[in-house]
Amino acid sequence: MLSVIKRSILAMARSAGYEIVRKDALPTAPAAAPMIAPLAPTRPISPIFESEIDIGEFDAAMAEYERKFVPQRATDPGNQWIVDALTTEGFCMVPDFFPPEEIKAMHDEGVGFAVACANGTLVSDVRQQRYLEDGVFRLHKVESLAPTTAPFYSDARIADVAQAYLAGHARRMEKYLDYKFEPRPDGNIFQHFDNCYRMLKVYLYLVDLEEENAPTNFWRRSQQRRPWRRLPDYVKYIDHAYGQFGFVPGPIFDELGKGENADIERVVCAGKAGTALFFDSSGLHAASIPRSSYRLALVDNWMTFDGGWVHPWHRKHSPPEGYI
Ligand SMILES: O=C(O)CCC(=O)C(=O)O
Ligand SMILES: [Fe+2]
Repeated sequence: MLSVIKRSILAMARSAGYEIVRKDALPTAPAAAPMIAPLAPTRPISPIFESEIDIGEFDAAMAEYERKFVPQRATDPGNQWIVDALTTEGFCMVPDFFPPEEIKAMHDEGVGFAVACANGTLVSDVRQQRYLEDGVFRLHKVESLAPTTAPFYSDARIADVAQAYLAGHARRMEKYLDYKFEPRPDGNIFQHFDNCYRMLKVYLYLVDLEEENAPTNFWRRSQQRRPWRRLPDYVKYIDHAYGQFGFVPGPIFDELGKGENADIERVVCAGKAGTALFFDSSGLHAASIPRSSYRLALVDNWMTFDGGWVHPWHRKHSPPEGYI
């Protein structure tokens, strides 16, 4: 039956002028082109474990660090609560660190230099870091330009806390006036940690810092050396490209706030002008974007020093005297 129909279709097709070709006489189709071209050979990404420092050596170095650089007691008992908060929480906010009139004087004298730095019109020998795309401006040695800011950088409480928290090995790394005023995606808005070892950063707010004008976020207790940190700290320690920024991969980050890390939570460090924020920037933190007004703060940054900076990158690249 089928063949009768087929024959009549073929006959009709022939009479209509179609050339009927037997199936087995059809030319074979060329091999299909691959949908995705094979990847061109690229430079191999260096494997993490190519480093000469293996993870066992890293574990030993961290244990030695904990042994050698354990916290000491503050010389002034009045500062011990700050050291304790740093040790447990990783940060501490001290309101009214200076009286309001001194804060106002620091602000009023400093803001003009900050604006000039941002505009590129400040003619001075001091180091100026101008991150135009990020909208971040840092003016070093600001106390040489604005003497009202000097008491912050000679404050005995800060030096005492730094030496206590960094076990007598604290050295000032840098100090600057920090200015942000435009809603730009500052590279530091991605959560990160600055070091696999303890550090101390102190921000003195010269304006009220609300959610609107870029307070720092800090993940409380993230500075504690717990198992989740081991791999991120390791790639930092070996100064691998993956580790230099202090990046925490998403699946590890997502575990914070849960289970044994339920107490690691983001804190928005908003505060009034005159507040000093002490934080261990080896804990996770992130900048935020100013949505209105501006942020102006004095920053004092301390690291552990032990024949060199106890920081994988700065040890190699920064002068031992720091950027002071
Ligand atoms: O600008 C901020 O709020 C934080 C910047 C930062 O990541 C840092 O100071 O280490
Ligand atoms: Fe940072």
